[in-house]
Amino acid sequence: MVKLMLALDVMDKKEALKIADETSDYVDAIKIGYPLVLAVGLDIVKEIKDKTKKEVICDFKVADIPSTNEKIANLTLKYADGIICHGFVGRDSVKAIQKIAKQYELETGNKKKVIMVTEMSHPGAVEFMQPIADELAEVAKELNVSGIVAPSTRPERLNEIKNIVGDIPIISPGIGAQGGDLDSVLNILGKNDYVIVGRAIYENENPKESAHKYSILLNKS
Ligand code: OMP
Repeated sequence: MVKLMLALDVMDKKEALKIADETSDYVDAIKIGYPLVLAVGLDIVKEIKDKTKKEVICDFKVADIPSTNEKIANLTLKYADGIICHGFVGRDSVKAIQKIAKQYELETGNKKKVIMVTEMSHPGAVEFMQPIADELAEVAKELNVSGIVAPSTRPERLNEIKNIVGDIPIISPGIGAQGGDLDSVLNILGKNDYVIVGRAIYENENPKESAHKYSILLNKS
């Protein structure tokens, strides 16, 4: 069974907590990004974690020099279970985040995931990212990151990237609002991988029902 990660990109605190609470029976992880954190503050990470007890991943697509990446990772991984970063900035920048993750793991005994982007899901990703995505996937494998991001909008690319990274878990956006084909994606992903769904759940008039529907579809995989 492929896991379900809710992308909670709403910008109102009450709404975020309500949707997180209502859908928590059906999702395996919750992804929080800039829209919510810039709107309501970083404390929302701890609040969602405390309320749902789910894995919480911060999608900050960190892409800076190593020392700045360290600072961002330090603030983020205090409460989050994982952080998404870019690999195109170079191995040293990713390793800086891994160092902080390892420190937190030693201190707390909790797993802290460093998840690296390979190819993104939007149309513009073919311009600059796709040509280097296979190389980024190789780097992800070499650095033994805890996960990678690869697109559900291009199942053939998802498959190629999976073949490169092997057993590194994939988190894959593009199902729902971005029009990715779930059946094709479920033929590729396995039990350690996640499908990310955002708007198709939180913009649904009944987010709980929508999350339930996706959990049933993923359960059949
Ligand atoms: P929906 O398109 O609303 O389902 O949301 C997808 C979520 O995945 C959003 O939070 C995006 O920021 C994120 N995302 C992508 O859509 N494409 C990518 O290539 C990478 C991400 C991501 O890193 O999560």
